[in-house]
Amino acid sequence: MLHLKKIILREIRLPLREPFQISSGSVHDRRILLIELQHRDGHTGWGECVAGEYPNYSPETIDTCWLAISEWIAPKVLRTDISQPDQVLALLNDDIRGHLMAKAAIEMASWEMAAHIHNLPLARLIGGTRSEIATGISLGIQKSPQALVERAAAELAKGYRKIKIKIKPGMDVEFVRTVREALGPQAPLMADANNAYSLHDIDSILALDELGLLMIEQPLAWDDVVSHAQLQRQLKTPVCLDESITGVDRANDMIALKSGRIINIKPGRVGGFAASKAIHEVCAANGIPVWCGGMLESGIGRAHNVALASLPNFKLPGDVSPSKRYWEQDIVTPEWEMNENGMVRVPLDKPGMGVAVNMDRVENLTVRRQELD
Ligand code: OSB
Ligand code: MG
Repeated sequence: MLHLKKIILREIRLPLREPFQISSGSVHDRRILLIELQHRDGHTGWGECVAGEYPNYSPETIDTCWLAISEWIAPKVLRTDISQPDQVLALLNDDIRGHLMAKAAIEMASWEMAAHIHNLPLARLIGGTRSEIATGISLGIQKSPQALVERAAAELAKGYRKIKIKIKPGMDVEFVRTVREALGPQAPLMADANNAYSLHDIDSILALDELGLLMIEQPLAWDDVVSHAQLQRQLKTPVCLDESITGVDRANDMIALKSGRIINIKPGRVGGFAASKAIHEVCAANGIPVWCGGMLESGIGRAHNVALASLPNFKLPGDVSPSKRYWEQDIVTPEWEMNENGMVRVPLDKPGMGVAVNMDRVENLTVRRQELD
């Protein structure tokens, strides 16, 4: 039984080691909303909200999430008896539309807390079966094709099993083709457009289709599964949907309409673990491989992603890079590490998310704090 006594919201600012640029904007300092849940019995659960500073990925931002949690979401879960964490999203969806990133932060923290209550690793509580997960890297838009080639080659040499290249109109075909020619036909490459194209740009997309990519992620509008179906019919390369999949209903739409052949699941985007598991199940039943995306999370959100990526239908390397790819110093101990084969170990030797929050560091980085009870 989950019975929350208090929820602490904190905003930390964590500078990225290098700015991260996607088609719709770039991030230098990550503003991150952390959730600490306190149970009546003394257990705690940690969560992280994946929303960014600007609504350029989805309509939510860290500030809308703060408002949604403090005004509407926390009052629904505080001092309420909740039998299992898989009930949390349904409870929050009752009379609150949308705000899935805000809901996910609380939902995932509830699972983390439940893992402590049951004395189980989070990965096992949610149904994970792997002891290590395959990792890729998502490279922001680089200044030139040559710079991108050097970077991609260096990352492959470190062991990464997939290179995701961010693209936008004008910085696409030439960039990806140069990397393909330099690294050879076997290099595991993909592109992510973050909604930057429309069906009018079909020529660029058809040129990308010739480059042997593992997939093309979210080329068209964030809320449009119909146009993606029109596009997928014209491509050999699988379309992978990210932004468009806000829950299991959209995954079913994608499958029915054939809008794509792969899904990038980010638990923080879809409302948390229960929704991620549901998407994972329908995809497994329909032969759709999934992989775990990332939102430049700190070590807390990363722990949740690692746990999710240990489920069996996570068949492709995730954007779950080690801490050092993002931060000088993470906020958890131990930091997340990747071995030379591009694998990240799933912590199965401790209950909960498997890493400890470095509280001194969190307090030092905190710029805003609110306690709800
Ligand atoms: O589209 O997958 C995306 C980061 C911010 C917003 C959107 C995306 C991304 C990434 C980063 O690709 C992946 C990572 O966390 O390493
Ligand atoms: Mg994406």
